[in-house]
Amino acid sequence: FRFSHAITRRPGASITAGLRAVDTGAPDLALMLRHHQDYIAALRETGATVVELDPLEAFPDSVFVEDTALCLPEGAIVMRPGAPSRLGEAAEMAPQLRRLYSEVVQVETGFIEGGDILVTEREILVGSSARTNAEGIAELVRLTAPWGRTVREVATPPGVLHFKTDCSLLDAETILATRRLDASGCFAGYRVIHVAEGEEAAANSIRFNDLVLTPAGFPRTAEALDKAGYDLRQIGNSECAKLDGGMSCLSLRF
Ligand code: CIR
Repeated sequence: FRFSHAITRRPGASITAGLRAVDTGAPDLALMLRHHQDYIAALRETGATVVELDPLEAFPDSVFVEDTALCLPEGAIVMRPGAPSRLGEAAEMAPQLRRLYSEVVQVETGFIEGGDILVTEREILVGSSARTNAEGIAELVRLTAPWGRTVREVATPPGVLHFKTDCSLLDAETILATRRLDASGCFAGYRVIHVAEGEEAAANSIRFNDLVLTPAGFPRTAEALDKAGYDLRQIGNSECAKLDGGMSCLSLRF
């Protein structure tokens, strides 16, 4: 959770065509841009360099850069998003990664999205989901093995978009998770803090250097995190939430 860089991409006007499981209305671009700026300001507050890429109108979901790559200290892995409308986003991200990394490798077959991958100090957890299949996971294993990384396959709960929709890393030992995900047993050996009942969307938070960025509007979870000693920044997420997006989706962190 110590990072010197983040990559973000501003949302464009085509955001209204972004994918969503349930239609709760069109996102308001102006408000989303304000939230996006608050998000970037919080990342910068920690001293990190934050790259802001221009919108890609051809890809309505391209603000959710996390799904296009996995950034590790050893190198960057370009993903293969399982959503057909998002596949081309990965190729758009590859040259940006090459500018910042000496080693950039590529998932060649299957499907895998960054939102299904949680990197902890000891392992890489990857959730199989509607977006991430066995072939994509096998590619992740193949590409990270030379770096001495351990990959553990877990299941993203049915009906949940990504594994990290329901969890986040808070520090080396601690995970913030929904009860439904923790009940699967996948976090045995970690300390788990549960989000409050009815505040499941708060599980998609990020630890970024000394801060925890969490979506605004989940007061009981915020209080629990505050009591546990984390330095919180609550960021408006109402518009991204309409597209099933949250704090982790909005950046690549390394
Ligand atoms: C999608 O369905 O792909 C986007 N509307 C939301 C992606 C959210 N990304 C993430 O959780 N990593």
